[in-house]
Amino acid sequence: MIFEVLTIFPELIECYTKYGVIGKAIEKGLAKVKIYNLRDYTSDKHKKVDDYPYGGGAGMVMQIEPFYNALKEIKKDGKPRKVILLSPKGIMFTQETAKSFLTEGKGIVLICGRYEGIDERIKFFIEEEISIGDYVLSGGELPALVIIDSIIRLIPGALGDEISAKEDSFMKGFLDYPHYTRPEEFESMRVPEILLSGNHKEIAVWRKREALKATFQKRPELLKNLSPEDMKILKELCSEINKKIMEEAYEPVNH
Ligand code: 9D3
Repeated sequence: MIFEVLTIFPELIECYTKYGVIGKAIEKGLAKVKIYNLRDYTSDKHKKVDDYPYGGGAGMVMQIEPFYNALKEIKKDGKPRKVILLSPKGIMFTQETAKSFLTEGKGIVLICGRYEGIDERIKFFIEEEISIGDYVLSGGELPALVIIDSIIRLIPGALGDEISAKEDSFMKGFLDYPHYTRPEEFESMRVPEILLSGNHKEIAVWRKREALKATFQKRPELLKNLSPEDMKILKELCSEINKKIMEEAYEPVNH
């Protein structure tokens, strides 16, 4: 999978891609991240990439020319690519988007803007406009890294054995179960006994229950198309939760 990033801050992209799962995947040759510094694609002698907005107003606008020149060079090899503009006006990026981009198998060009945005004529050179969520960031570099990270994790072989993709599919559609490590007891807080039992079957059951409970309590909108087995567990959980609520709400009364 090849990612090509157009930015005025190449170091921001470079830095993140050196470490962890992403760094390893690149070392293994599973992914490649090529960075294009927009300042190398200006014809202006001061390497200027922005200018004042036509019509006036605050802030600067990124000029189209550096993007055009960089894209022209990138596209020379004729390989299939999807050109994506990162923008707060874009369609929201999700895990499903990540999966579909990986499946398509095309190279991905990520265009990062800064300042108030890019000259609107960029629209003639892009296939998609993507946002990573409804909050205001300072530019497209973090969104580009979010997209690169989430896609590389999906490449077979990118995750080490210790972080298995198998586990991910076992709990698919649910929030994660709780994790514990040593020590067994910390400031009188104990690790749940079941996890110390060595009974792997029981542990799997407990984890499934906890995943279902966390999803039900924190993100109920994620629960859909539950299997009959999961439905049964959920009903049990509900009666347990209700029982606790009743016990806390009402003092026992002696008749
Ligand atoms: C005053 C209007 N602002 C729009 C909300 C202007 C503006 C703010 C921030 C224009 C660009 C930016 C920089 N953000 C991105 O380039 C960006 C982004 C984001 O801010 N949030 C979520 N996803 C993305 S993808 C690119």
